Amino acid sequence: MFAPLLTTEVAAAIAAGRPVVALESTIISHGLPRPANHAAAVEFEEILRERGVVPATIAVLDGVPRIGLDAEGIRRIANEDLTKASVRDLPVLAALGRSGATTVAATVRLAALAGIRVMATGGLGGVHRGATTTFDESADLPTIAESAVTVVSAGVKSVLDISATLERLETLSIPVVGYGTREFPAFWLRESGYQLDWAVDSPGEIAAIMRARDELGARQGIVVANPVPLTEQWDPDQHDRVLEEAFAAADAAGVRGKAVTPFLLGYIVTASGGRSLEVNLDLARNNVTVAADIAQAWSALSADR
Ligand code: PSU
Ligand code: MN
Repeated sequence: MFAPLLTTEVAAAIAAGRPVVALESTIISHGLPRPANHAAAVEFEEILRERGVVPATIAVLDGVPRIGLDAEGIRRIANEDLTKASVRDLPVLAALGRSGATTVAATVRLAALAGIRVMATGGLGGVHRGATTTFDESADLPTIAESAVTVVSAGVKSVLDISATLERLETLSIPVVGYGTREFPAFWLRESGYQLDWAVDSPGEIAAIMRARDELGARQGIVVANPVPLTEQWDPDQHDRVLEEAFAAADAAGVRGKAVTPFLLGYIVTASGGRSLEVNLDLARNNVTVAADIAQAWSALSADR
């Protein structure tokens, strides 16, 4: 049976309306190198616990969608070569008893099934450059459009087409709210050059938007765009230089299609001497912290209805 398995702790917190934050596992298995990835998975959960929030790291292990992992589960997503699993992979993994690390899309879908309303990630998937011919758009976008989960991210990586991603978010009627900013962040950088219609400064405002969403009967989740603090962002000049180099290298190597993003990301970590990885970890911690505050505010707001 394809029923998500919740840990006792997560199930009890959801039932009691206590704050819970979902965490994805693709960022651990595919987005960060070993062994920094294991340390990050453990740290993200600690950040939540320190704030009185129950962490629910999500993955599919041996065909069972897990909502909340024990230490062994965390070790598996960090150290095993797991498939990157999006929503379309969930039934296949379940039926064949296979394991997979869930993307934002798959995590959001499983979180919504379990009744978890807030998740944190690093960067959102989006529309790839060249999508007008490749059709390459992440399932993260259409999935958030039909799942009542608030996703805290630092925007999308500048290797994607940020303008097209924002247009798709608009078409899909997904609210995009800047957290302390009116500008959509570009993952490693605070600013992308694209303005947002809405900005808020507090977790209570996000919780109020979530409640209004429910009252309106909307299907969509909410994207909270949370920029990396200025002191922690990547130097914009180095960022631009390394990205340009990375695109040129991909072109010269004849890399195409699905292989382009992994190639670029690997190139960028090496060419930046590890700086892009440092920023990646900082922005992810920062997103987890903001998600904790939102989950607290949501729990408080839901309690006094
Ligand atoms: N962006 C990042 N790091 C990541 C990802 C995106 O900066 O690890 C992962 C997330 O799990 C996201 C997924 O959901 O990539 C999107 O992949 P695709 O474009 O194949 O849907
Ligand atoms: Mn794709």
